[in-house]
Amino acid sequence: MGKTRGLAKPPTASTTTTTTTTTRAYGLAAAALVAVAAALVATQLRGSGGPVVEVAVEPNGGGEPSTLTLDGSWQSVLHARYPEAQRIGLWDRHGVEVMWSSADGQSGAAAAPPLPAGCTLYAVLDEFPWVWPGSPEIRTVDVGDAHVRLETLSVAPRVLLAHGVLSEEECDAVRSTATPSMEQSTTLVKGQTTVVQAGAPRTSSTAWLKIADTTEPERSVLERVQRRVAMLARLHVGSAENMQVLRYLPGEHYHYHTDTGGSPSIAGRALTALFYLNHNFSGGETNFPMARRAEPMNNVYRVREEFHNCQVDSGLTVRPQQGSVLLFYNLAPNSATKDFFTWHGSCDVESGEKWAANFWFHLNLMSAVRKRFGTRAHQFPARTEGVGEEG
Ligand SMILES: O=C(O)CCC(=O)C(=O)O
Repeated sequence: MGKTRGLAKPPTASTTTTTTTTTRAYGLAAAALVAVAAALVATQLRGSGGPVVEVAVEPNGGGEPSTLTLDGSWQSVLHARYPEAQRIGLWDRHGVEVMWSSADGQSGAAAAPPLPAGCTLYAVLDEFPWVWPGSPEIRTVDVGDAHVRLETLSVAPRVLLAHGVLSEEECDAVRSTATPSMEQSTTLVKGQTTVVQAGAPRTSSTAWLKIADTTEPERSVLERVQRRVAMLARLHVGSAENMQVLRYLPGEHYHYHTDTGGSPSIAGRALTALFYLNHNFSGGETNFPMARRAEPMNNVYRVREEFHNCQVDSGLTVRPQQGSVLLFYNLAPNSATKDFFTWHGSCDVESGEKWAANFWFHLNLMSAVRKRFGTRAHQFPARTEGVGEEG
């Protein structure tokens, strides 16, 4: 675990303005208000009395950056670049939304230090989740009650590994809570939206953990680790499904598959957080066969045939480490379209037992959270003062 510290507070949106409403009768007053409000936002953005700065803006998830001058016209310039978007958040590289703008003229900025000229901000559109940008450095990320190290393993598919997120005791508590409810794992039958099958391609056991059905002290542990991982993902914990715990005995596996598909129950699984709950076994690697390929494949049978159901010699292979959490984004950034680079599988366990858990962040649940708590409530940005990069 990283250094323990107090719970981080989300930034307070301190400035909100309307820039478009004018009527014949109130034209002058409205124009004056607009000017004052725009000046307030501009002052907020450039700091007290500092110069107007130019920043680079890159689409969430990567792409060509373009420059944006943070003067009175930044909103219209930004919306002209992303004409389909109703709301555009601009996030910094620490995973904090520093300013936002909506198509109806609202905008705001976090109470944050002035932006340095030339820094890169990432444009997160509408209801879609923040996607951690790839970085050659290992970043240190504030997850509320700890700081964890986040390593980029691959950009296509987008896979990141957070080290030391759960302690040994927390991993043990998740396993012992799940043990009495373990049942044979299932998968959806191809072409079906609700009919499931047991056995190949997935031969492990599974337990779904519903926090409301648990008792203390396990309940507090589950709440704590789920909150920590949600904060790592910069998403509201309510936008994740119940945790699904997995156990693989020797010879058990999950052949190549994606975590999204045609069924609405899984189509919106934007982000998988895979918890590794132990490492005292051999085999059981997680492999992504499309990593480092120019083009992904889109047929499950061809993927399984070409890569022998699960292999470790090409693509990206992750050897489970207790307490680590693997993040991978199953949908294209700023979109609900499946990313076919995300084929992955759990290779045969050779000896010992492998324990892991899925925690899926789903677009439908993000939407439910927004309905309940407000426009940006599915996001959970944290302050990250003093958090930097390690070499
Ligand atoms: O156990 C693993 O390494 C992967 C699990 C997985 O892909 C899944 O349950 O969907």
